[in-house]
Amino acid sequence: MRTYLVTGGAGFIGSNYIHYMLKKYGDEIRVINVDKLTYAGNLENLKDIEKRENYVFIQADICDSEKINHIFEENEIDRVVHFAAESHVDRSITDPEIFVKTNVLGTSVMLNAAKKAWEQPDGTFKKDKKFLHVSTDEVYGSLENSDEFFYETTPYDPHSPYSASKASSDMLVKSYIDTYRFPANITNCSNNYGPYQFPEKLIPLIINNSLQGKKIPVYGDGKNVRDWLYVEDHAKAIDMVQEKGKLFEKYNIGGHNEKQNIEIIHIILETLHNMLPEDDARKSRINESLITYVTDRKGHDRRYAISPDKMKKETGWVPDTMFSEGIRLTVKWYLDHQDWMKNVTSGEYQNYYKKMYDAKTE
Ligand code: NAD
Ligand code: TDX
Repeated sequence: MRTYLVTGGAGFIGSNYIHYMLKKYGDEIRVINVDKLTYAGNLENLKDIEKRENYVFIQADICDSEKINHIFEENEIDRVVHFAAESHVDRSITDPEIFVKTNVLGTSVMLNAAKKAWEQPDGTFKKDKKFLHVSTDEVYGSLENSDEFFYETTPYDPHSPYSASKASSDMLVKSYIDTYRFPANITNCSNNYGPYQFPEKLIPLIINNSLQGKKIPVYGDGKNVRDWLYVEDHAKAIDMVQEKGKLFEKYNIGGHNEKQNIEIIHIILETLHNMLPEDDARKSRINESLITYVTDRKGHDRRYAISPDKMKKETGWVPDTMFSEGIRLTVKWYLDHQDWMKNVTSGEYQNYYKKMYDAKTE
């Protein structure tokens, strides 16, 4: 039975990936989820699978080399899928250091532990071991509307402390591939959306604020463009890279679904309006009057757009979920899981929101 070590599996994409894998492979695989449980990690995301015999959760910091090495010593790990990271750009602007620590040092610890466990006396690696480093399109920088796409060959040009730390971690993985022929892949994906996303990110923040009758903060002119992918399609892509991709290669993942932020806001307002029942008191409040333009994000990247051509050609991956369907599923999920939202937005989230947004709207 193949064993997957998933880091950051209690976060947004990690938990969706674990659900996807256990649904696809059932009891044929074993999953070890290693997560520190920062503000972004939530075991509620995995409630329905926590009792499975082929799933284990270990609370650990990826920067803790002793603990991480111990996990490799105690288990025959076949695949590492490395999601754990600090992931929010705005937080990286106010507090960059933790991004360097988790994203760069943490990745270094993961690489060293896997190398130590998998390397053979002659310097080659045990058969069929694979490390997949999950990264982002933000490492490529920012495009103008007249530019085309980010390709795997596009030079890195990160602007935020978040993207700089992810770019550094990508380079570290690349150096292990180039130096040791370490069996790894790097994937760079566009903006994900879907169930279990923490409401510091644009889409769940719009949904939550709308339902609360709170203003929807739009940075700058609202015309920044992101390329949105339904999270399950990202999970599928990661699996396909490990199953069908070429080892040592880097793959861009995206669904050619570019939208301005303001378009996203209009779509969500309309979807919510259509989905709420007539007698729901919130329905009449959900309209464009909630949209509020606020001070722009510092160093705000204008446009991300990714070419998934290599991914399609070499692995056959194509996204299954069109944006119109994905956003409907997402809004429905948040409407059906209002307790989840309540739990993650009580307590510390209130302080975060005040700190981030009071200054922007003054
Ligand atoms: P997230 O913030 O929702 O989850 C991150 C998870 O990592 C949390 O469960 C957190 O507890 C855990 N974690 C943080 N620091 C840790 C540490 N030191 N040790 C162990 N666990 C730790 O993030 P996400 O949106 O799910 O992103 C996952 C990965 O995908 C990240 O590497 C991110 O850079 C990348 N990515 C995200 C997107 C996106 O749109 N969200 C797009 C492309 C790539
Ligand atoms: O309140 C807001 N208002 C607003 O206008 C927030 C939170 C965001 N925005 C804008 C900023 C961006 O142009 O919306 C866009 C999307 O913002 P985020 O959801 O913060 O995502 P982004 O900065 O694009 O980064 C995301 O995609 C790539 C993820 O957070 C990263 O983890 C991933 O690597």
